[in-house]
Amino acid sequence: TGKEHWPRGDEKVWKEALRGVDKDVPSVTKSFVNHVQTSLARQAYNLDDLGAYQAAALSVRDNLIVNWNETQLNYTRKNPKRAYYLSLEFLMGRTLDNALLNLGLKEEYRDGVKKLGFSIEDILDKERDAALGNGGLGRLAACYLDSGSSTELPLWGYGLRYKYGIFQQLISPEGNQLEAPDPWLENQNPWELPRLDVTYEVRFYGQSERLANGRGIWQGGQEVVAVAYDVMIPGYGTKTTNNLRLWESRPKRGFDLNSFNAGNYEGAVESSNTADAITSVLYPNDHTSFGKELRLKQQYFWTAASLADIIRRFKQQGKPMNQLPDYVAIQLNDTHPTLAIPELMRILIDEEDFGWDQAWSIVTNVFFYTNHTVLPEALEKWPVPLIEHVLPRHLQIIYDINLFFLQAVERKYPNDRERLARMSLIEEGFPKQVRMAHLAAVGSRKVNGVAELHSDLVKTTILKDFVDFEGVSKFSNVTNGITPRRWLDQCNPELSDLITKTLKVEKTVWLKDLAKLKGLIPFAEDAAFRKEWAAIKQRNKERLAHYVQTTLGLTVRTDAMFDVQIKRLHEYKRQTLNILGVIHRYLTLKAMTPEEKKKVNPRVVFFAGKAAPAYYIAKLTIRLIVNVASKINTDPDTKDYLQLYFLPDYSVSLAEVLIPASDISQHISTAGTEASGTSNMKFCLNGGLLLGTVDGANIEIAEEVGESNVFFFGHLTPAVEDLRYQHIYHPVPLEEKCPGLARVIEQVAAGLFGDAEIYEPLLNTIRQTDYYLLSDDFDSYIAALGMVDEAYQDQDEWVKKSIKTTANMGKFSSDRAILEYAESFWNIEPSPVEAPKKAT
Ligand code: 4GP
Repeated sequence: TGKEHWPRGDEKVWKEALRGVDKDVPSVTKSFVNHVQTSLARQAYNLDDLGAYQAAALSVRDNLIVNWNETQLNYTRKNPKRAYYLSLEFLMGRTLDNALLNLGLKEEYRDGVKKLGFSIEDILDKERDAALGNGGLGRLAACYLDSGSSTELPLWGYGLRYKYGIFQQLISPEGNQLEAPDPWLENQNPWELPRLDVTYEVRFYGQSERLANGRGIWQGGQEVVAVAYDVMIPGYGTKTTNNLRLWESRPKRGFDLNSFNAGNYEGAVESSNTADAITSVLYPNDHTSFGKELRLKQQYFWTAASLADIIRRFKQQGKPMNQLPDYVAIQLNDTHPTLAIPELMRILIDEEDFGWDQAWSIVTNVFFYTNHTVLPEALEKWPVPLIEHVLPRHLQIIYDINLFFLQAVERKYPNDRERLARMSLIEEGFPKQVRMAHLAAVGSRKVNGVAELHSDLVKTTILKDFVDFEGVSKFSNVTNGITPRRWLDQCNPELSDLITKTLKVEKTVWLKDLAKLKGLIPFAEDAAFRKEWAAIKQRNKERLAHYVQTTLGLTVRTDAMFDVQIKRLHEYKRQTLNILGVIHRYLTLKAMTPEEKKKVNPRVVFFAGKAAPAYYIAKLTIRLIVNVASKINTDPDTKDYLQLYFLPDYSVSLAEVLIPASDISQHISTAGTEASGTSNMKFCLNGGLLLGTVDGANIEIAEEVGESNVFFFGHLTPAVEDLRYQHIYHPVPLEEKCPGLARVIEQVAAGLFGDAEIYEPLLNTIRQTDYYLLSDDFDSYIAALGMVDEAYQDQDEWVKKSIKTTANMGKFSSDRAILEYAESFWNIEPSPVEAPKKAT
């Protein structure tokens, strides 16, 4: 009936708040009720949870705006050097809870809304995720913004305001992934401030003419308007509230009256459609480079608007342009914003009258480039004819950069044509392509990878020639990090409270100095503490089980080990290895006597993750997982020992429920393929143990927490190339090489999980070249799973490992990472907002 919604709460509190009676009504209540009445124009007695969420959000936003204004004023007054993080993706998740915690207002709001008849948890649950990202790269950007504000750095983000975020994933009864749009702005977004006065015009197409003095004139084509939307980024326990500026594209002329008058209705609205299209949707690919015109337009639109904005702000200081690098550092999050390099050259040469060399010296002191993957298929390349068509002036500049660059290479390595071909910004072929990683490396002051191993690989593989040429000091490492505010305090409040109580240090202190967690180490030997620690894990498992029950109607047993793999579906991440391992376990259980089975520790395996819509093999893996799940969860012989779930529509919010519940999580990429991984850090911070390959940040996690507390398996990076070679030139039949895996694959092929033929292409990837080395790593993987089982039998020891793991994760705070960027790259310093002087 909906009647239970109203009237809610204490009538007297509502009335007093409405009348603005000052004395007894807390300010939270007043501000909430005020927003219900005015901003939402709703009746106090007719308010559902969604409305309550909106009112709470608007009321919290008022606090943010005050801090945001003070922060910007502080920067304007002090004029510190600033850093800008250009990222095509910001995977922010939900904001309200995070804002409440960062502002230290959660308890006040909990009480405030309770008096008005609402539960804070229900209200928080109404918020939609802001999912403007694919995975690791986008979530990293979000963690870095949180850390930038928390460490009081003058750091802004720049991105795109996509109308549709990453698609919603639906799973059909057959196990197929279906994609639906994510209209996340549908209910309005209280966290953004439209800045209709901050706009820039961005040109596409047209003609570029070169003048004798080297300058260019670019005119004609199409102009599109970029409009700013600002998202406030509160720091934890500080006033600093930085800005994330997202651009929306709009037509310059919304309606072409001439065409309309000429009776051409379609023509009249056409330019409007194409301009809007630029920021309509996030590309749902990770680790692939596509070459689509709209994607190129997104990249240029965003970099051009962001640079124009940065330069306008810089010029307001009245400094000459050659001082730009003293006041501005721009971090390129992967190669997506690399067009900023030729764009800044264009501005300096064509508009500011700089000569080439001086312009180039400014550019190469402003930009910094982070690489996030060495997978060849993920390295961006743009067809020359496409750039020529869309950005004719930029292509000329890229050619000039290349010319001067190759001349310098030639001087150092005379007559080495192969080297020139390898290093060129242009790859020969039909069509020729611009290699964006080369352009980014050449045009930046520093280049970094995201974990030690990955940074070494960048230096020894994809950018080796550049290291030889420019010297190694330009190339370095910044190991990724995660914000402990969201990924411990917010997602695991009970554990956070226990830590605070145990360390006897305010959480506002240890959450900003995560090394303090080491203080937990001695408590691993304290039985009473272990009991509390384990009880929290158990309640987090129950919270997850409750989520599965209410969303999928499935009953998860919570007296089992929870084993979790959550990340984008990709062959290199090897979800396939995991599901084949699950089948192996199932077959083993089937062959056991009841007596043997009694010794088995029950296990619940969770998967979640999205596959790129066109990634056929990854989608088949999802289908296999879903169908294995429906078979084994209903098999009376095994269901008490093994359960399997694929949770649809993975998101930041779902991760916040899954991660605290895990006993063991899997990070099992082929060695050398996962640049870093960041969910590995989140699990370990929450006391989940890690099962993984010697890859990415797994290695550094093991260094910190101790190898005895992680489960490693598989071949190492240096072996990979040779193994791949063997697969092709000296193949050994699977039955011989890895009988365990062969048996599992046989069962799938024989239709044990239905649809025998459907899985053939997936199975063939293993039977044939097996590029990701499943057949090489399967046996040691199964052995490692066995070690996990064995270790779990000794619960006391297991909980000790869990505590020690959390205790040693301090290094992986994104505060550490962002300060490394600030100090070693950007050369910026914290610029705290001074507390306003008290009136005397
Ligand atoms: C990811 C990497 O695959 C992951 O290992 C890393 O932790 C993350 O970036 C952040 O650095 N790369 C992407 C991508 O998400 O789209 O290339």
